[in-house]
Amino acid sequence: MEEFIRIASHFALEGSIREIKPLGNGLINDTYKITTEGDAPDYVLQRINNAIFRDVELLQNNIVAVTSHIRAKLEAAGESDIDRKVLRFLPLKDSDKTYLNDNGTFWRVSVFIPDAKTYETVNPTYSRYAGKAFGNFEAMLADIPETLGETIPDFHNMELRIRQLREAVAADPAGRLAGDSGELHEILAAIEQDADEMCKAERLYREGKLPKRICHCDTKVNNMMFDADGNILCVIDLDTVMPSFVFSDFGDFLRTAANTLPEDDPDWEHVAFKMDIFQAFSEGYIEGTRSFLTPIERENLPYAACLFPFMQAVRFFADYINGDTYYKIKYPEHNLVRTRNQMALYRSARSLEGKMHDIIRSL
Ligand code: GN1
Ligand code: MG
Repeated sequence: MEEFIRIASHFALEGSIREIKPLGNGLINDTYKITTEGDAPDYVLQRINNAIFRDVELLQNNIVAVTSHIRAKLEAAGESDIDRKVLRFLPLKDSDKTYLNDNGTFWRVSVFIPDAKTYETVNPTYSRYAGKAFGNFEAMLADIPETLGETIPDFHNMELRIRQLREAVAADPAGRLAGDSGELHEILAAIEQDADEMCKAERLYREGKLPKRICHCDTKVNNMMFDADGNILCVIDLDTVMPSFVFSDFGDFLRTAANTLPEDDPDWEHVAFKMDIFQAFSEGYIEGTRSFLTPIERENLPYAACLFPFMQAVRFFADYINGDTYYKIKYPEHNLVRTRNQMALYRSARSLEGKMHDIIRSL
């Protein structure tokens, strides 16, 4: 606690700190809530994982550009309660940087959004709101004047993710493939079988048929804040906001929201892709993106719904083979359990692709 207070006191906080406690369950950064005395706002303190986000300066520049742009749009539209609808990052006391470099450990502070909730699962109504919210988020950022950098280069590049898996397999640094009783090789074969097909987005991009736009790139259900009445307040976790294909936001939301089970549930035989969630989210998303979505983006939304479980399976599996160096794990097989779950979701989504096309055509 004293250590956290020392860190927090570098930032231009209002009020005095009462306590600092862990918050949320992200797989990458460490997050804490700063509760203050009296009427001052509470805050979120985060240690930025700079093994993953290597360029913290670029990262925070992106985030400040995005939040300022959205804030200006909300103000112009005469919205109320803006501090609950877009994140605000605090500068340091002695500079206008929004992060602290404490001997190579990086920290930032944002205003805590009061009376807001995140969910791990959502119903169709919330999914429709979410589709509109993420669609609007992309629409609001369509005219951002700053050029954003890629906070993780080639983050959702399927070709790269396959390459990284192949490198992990060739090196087998944790000896997990060497000790395999057969299952790991089966998973690998299933991935290889569909790898080329799933790299369609990169091909379309090279052919000049698919644009990159500013996307959120981590549209997990739990990265949205809702108020007590179920209205969307804002989108959080902005580290991965960067140029990408719209498939990122469409696909990653459904990967988490349309799964019958959480992404690390070991009961993969009961994993299935929920079409009512697909239908509702698509309705909201198509409405929110009407101002810019091209026909080729639209007709590939079912592909996006399949791509993201597949890509996540590849990423979890590569991390498992690498000996769990990227995602936080709670037990040794955690990344393998996640892989099984995401492969099951992928298979379910693939079996429903035709129905997804019917829905998209009907909207
Ligand atoms: C990570 O930080 P968190 O838990 O919101 C990851 C996402 C994955 C997700 C899987 C920067 O997100 O890409 O989809 O875990 N973020 C990064 O749960 O790799
Ligand atoms: Mg998160």
